[in-house]
Amino acid sequence: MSRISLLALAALPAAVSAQRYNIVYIMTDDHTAQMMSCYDTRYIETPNLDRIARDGVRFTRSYVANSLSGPSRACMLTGKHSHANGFTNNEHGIFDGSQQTMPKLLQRAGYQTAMIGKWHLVSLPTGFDYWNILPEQGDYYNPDFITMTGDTVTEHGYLTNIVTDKAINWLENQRDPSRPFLLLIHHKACHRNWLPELKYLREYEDVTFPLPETFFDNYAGREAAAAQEMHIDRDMDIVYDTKMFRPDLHTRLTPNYRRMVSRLDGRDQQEYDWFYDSLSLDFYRRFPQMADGRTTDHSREVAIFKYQRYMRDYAKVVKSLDDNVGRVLDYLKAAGLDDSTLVVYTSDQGFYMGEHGWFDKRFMYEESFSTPLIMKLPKGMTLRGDINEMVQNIDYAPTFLDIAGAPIPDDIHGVSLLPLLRGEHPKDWRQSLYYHYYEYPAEHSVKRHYGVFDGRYKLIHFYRDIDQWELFDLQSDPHELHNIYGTEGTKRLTQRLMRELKRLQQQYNDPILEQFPLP
Ligand code: SGN
Ligand code: CA
Repeated sequence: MSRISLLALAALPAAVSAQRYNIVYIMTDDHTAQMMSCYDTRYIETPNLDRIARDGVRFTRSYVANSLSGPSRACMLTGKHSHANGFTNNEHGIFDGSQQTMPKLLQRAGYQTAMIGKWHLVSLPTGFDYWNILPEQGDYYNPDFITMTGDTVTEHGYLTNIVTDKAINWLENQRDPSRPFLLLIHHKACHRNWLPELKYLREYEDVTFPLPETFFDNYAGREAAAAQEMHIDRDMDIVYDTKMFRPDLHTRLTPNYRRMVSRLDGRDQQEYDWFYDSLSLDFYRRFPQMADGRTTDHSREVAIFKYQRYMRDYAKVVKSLDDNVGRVLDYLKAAGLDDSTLVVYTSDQGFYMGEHGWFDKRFMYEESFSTPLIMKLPKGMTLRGDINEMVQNIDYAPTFLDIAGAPIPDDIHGVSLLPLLRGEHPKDWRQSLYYHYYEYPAEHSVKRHYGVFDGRYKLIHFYRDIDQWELFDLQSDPHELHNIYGTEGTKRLTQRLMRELKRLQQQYNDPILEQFPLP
């Protein structure tokens, strides 16, 4: 053990140092609870993820602060809402790596820190002893990685496997085994455009997924919902997303799609093309009007066809992910790290699997506001089953600090989940959550909005080139189809929620309150 780490340990009280658990934090991209069998049994099986939930805990009310990749990562690293960490949106954000972050604070407490995979914060990582990241969104096939020396190195294989290989390699060969560690494993899976590992190309092809109840939503009473551009029927690209590519039929040129596929080695590319070619041929035979690249056929048949393709490819990408989570769990056990390690599995946000007719995220509606959160607890923490308190991704940083026995700075917005993990139900636990989404105008055209959720009612204000309030009662309207804002009998409820919204904006010091003062 190095002198510095000995000193760091010596500075901590014995009771704390005895519990300095390791933390393995696995965060995927766009992986939603609907596609995890420990949350939802309708669609696919995820046996390895289910192991975490079965042997550990499952949060049933887990949410993000801003449903988008970069912002979500910044919230996780800082424990602060977007306006305070400065990274509000993917398009214009550059994370200020000089600010206080949880990995830096853990380093100070004697932890080793490592980060592997999707980073997406533009500036290079700070606060890590080791990092190896994807440029921007990264590629599924033969992906590039940026190393700590600033070089870009192309690796051979499928991204989800490679990220796991690198994580296991760090655990096995690169860390100092005498010190506790934080390892962030950040997968690109299952981000758009859902390119499967070749061994799973044919998986789920015989499955017909049930359409979600709200697939044909007409957005009545919800202007912002009507204005989005993330509709499976209208906005999902028939080539880029569903891979219906027939060069001989002059399907529209999508250079980015071909660039991604052409990263595959020759043989693999042939196998890939052979598989999707046969599906495409069949598709353009059934829907010849789609082949000129201009006609947009909005028939129910095409919409349902696209939904099935989307679900199948997404499910294939999750299958590799699930395998790789299993590999990490197996490694920890085999290496004897099982008892001393907290394993966290979450996603940067939830996602729409056809609900409201959509893919993508961003909205404060349940599917994308929520995010899966399951944890396998180290030895000595005996809680199992569900945790039903409302939690948010700003809570991860203070939780990890708490677990490390490190002080939690006052300016952190989140709260430690450690009492919940000990089975306590603190009386003063938060009664509501704050949310703020900023990326507009931008891809998918989801209007800026902020809101409050108290576990039953949700009040949202959409702003900028729109000024619309929405109010939902999740108890009577779990799919958030009926905006009851301004309807008879909701005045006092609205006033109460407005007060709570204002209280949260004041508590977190969100400058939006100056722009839209609340009563
Ligand atoms: C890309 C995708 C979008 C997605 C954003 C943000 N388009 O721009 O569909 O919403 O990422 O996703 S693509 O044509 O490049 O696939 S995030 O998870 O990184 O925030
Ligand atoms: Ca994401």
